[in-house]
Formats: sequence, structure tokens, C-alpha cells
Amino acid sequence: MSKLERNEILLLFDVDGTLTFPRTVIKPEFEEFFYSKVQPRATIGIVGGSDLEKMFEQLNGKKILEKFDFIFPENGLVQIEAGKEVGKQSIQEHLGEKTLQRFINYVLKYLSELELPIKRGTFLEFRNGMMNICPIGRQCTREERNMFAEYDNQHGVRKAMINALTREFADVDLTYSIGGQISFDVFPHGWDKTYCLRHIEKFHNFEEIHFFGDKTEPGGNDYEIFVDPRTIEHKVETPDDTRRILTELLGL
Ligand code: M1P
Repeated sequence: MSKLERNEILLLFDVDGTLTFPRTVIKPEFEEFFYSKVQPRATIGIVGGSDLEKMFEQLNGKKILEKFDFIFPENGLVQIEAGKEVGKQSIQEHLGEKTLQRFINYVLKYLSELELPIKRGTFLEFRNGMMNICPIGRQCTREERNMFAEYDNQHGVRKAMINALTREFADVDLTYSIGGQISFDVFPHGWDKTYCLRHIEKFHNFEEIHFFGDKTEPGGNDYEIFVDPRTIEHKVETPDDTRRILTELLGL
């Protein structure tokens, strides 16, 4: 059981699969446990692949800006501390418009030639520090999402597309990771979830930084921060695992 003071220990959490079930809202019992028991005992932060809007949707709105000491949307390419945005990265500045368009055009062409059981809208979501590519389209319903996730498990649609992009853009500083059910994220090398540690190290000095995540295998978007020597890693499958580990860690 940790004996550290609140300001000496940082707990960093992935969102999907760790605080919530995939792309769903946090359960009220878990939220109550988290804010009443965990938050008083440790500095807390979230580091998700999603953008801030999706974090609001999944964690019950803007109150997270007050509740969490750190919020790191888009792997920490956007940095929010004590409710205020303190920094962000820009993928278009990093790649330049010419390379960016070469990439986007290839993605659109690839997707236009891809046959799937169904397709909806919003195939490429352009964010601050990354792009999110979704073969079925982000506008699908929950049933359609679950159906595609199953189809992708069997047919490896996302893996095949990542392989094609890796080959085609071997000359470009880009890497790919699967963080959710239906899409994958694209960003420059090193702009994975370890990016948030750059901000933490620069301004803070915690005795221990713990990371909780589910997509910890190579290619998953928790992998790099999970194996990073600066974090103490906790692999979870569901929010119930997160709760169990927190109870042990903090002696709740
Ligand atoms: O937070 C994990 C992932 O959540 C979403 O993935 P999907 O819609 O595929 O379930 C996306 O926001 C993705 O960027 C993110 O990594």
C-alpha cells in the first residue's frame, strides 16, 4: 500500500476500457468511488487517444476540468493542467501541407476502394496533434460500431490499412496505433501517450507515476507509456480491474 502524500504520487488513466467501457459513459458507482476515495489520496490525470470533446462525453461533461489535476487529450498532444489548456501540438505544422495532403488523398482513395458491409460518414477526423481514421465512418450507430468491431476482428481491415500506409509513407514521420473499436490514430513518432510525460517531467517531480490502461500490447495506444521506465504499469481489462487495483494500491 502506498504511503505517499497526494502531491508525491500521480495516477494516470486511459479512458476507454479503463475508466469506462469502450466509448460509453462512466458508471455512476465507479465515478462516486473515484472522486470520493481516489481523488483525495493522489494527484490524478487522464491520458486518452480521443479529443477533449469525447472525454467530456464519456466522463460526464466539463466537470472533469475541475476534478482532474491533468487532462491529456490526444495522447497529451493537448495539455490541460488545473482546468486550463497550457500547450498543444500541431500535426499540420509538423508535417507541412504538402505531405499532409499526400497522406489524406491516399487515405481517401484507399477508403473509396474498400468494400465493407456498411459505410457511414466522417472517415477522417483531423485533430490538433493527430488524425483519426475510421473505415466505417465515425457517424455509425452503436450497433453498427459493434458490428464493425466484430467484422474487423475477423477481417483485419484496420491492420491491413495500417500496413499499406506504413509501406506507402515509409519516408514520412508517422506512426499508427489502435486505441479503440473502429478506428486508428495517426501521429508523428514519439507523439504517443509518453508525450504527456514530457509535460509532467518539465514542470513536476512526482515520486511515483502510475499508469492504468488496457491496450498495452504492441500496436495498442497504451503500449509505449505502459513499457516506459518512468511509469509503474497496471494492465486492466475493465473499470472493475481499475477499481480493484486502486483499492489495493491506496489501501481504500
Ligand atoms: O480512446 C481510445 C480511442 O477512442 C476512439 O476510438 P474508436 O472510436 O475507434 O473506438 C477514438 O477517439 C480514438 O482516437 C481513440 O484512440
